[in-house]
Amino acid sequence: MAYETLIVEIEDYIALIRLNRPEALNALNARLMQELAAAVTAADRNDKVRCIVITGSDKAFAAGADVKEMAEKSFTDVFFDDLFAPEADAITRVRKPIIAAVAGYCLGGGCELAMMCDFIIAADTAKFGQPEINLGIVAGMGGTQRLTRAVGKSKAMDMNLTGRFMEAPEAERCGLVSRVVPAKDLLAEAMKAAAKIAQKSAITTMIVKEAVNRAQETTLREGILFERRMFNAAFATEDQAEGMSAFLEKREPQFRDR
Ligand code: CO8
Repeated sequence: MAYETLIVEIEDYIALIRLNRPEALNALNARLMQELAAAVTAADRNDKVRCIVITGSDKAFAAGADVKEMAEKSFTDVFFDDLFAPEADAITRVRKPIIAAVAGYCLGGGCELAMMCDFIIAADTAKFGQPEINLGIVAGMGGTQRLTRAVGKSKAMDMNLTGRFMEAPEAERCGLVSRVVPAKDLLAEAMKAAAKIAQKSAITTMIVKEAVNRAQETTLREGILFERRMFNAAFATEDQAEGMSAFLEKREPQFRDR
């Protein structure tokens, strides 16, 4: 499928999705959000995809929701449109792992999109922020919720109340991103991580994603029980037998997603 605001390439079981609105620092407009939801949903259903990478440009992952598109909207417009909610739901329903590879500005809805992904690899040029407060609005796709779970109350309050930008080293220190790499290596590092994930059994990577996400949404006791049930279930797969045989036979496993 041809997209107007994305460039999508699928190779070696990795779907690489580039946000592509350079004229607006990849600001998220309705078209981009609809295309992105469609692209990740298609990748999730595609047997030739085992991991998804979402990235932007050197200058911006995404500088937020498109202010030009939002500026004229009224309360009733955004209320009845349920602005970006169906698209955000679709993105967070994807069962395959998604890596956000972030360089440059990652602000507002852009930061919220990155946080919807399973982990963030940041270039040393990355700048994160929830500057909605400067526009007289508040975050609307997880900036007060996922950010708080990621970095804790104090920093989430600081980011949302002051609208300041957080540079990559601070983002790594507080756990918003999993690692920081030199900007020139960002895509290669993200693709390397994706390739590692793509080599595993897709059943187990999808279970890991579901289990870690469960930790965000349930009690420790329930989460541990879910994990134990999933651990038990893994023993019903052929890939468990293959993984353990390969270890004992000192060879690489050949997972078949069975
Ligand atoms: N929306 C639309 N256009 C944008 C945006 C944006 N968010 N960000 C940048 N652009 C455009 C600029 O207007 C400019 O276009 P033009 O040349 O036509 O004027 C072009 O991109 C380049 O931008 P700048 O010239 O401003 O570039 P600078 O390098 O000087 O500055 C900044 C870069 C600091 C990133 C600056 O562009 C900026 O502050 N952008 C806005 C950041 C922002 O406020 N983001 C939050 C937006 S609100 C939001 O995300 C709400 C999310 C909730 C949605 C979910 C609803 C449920």
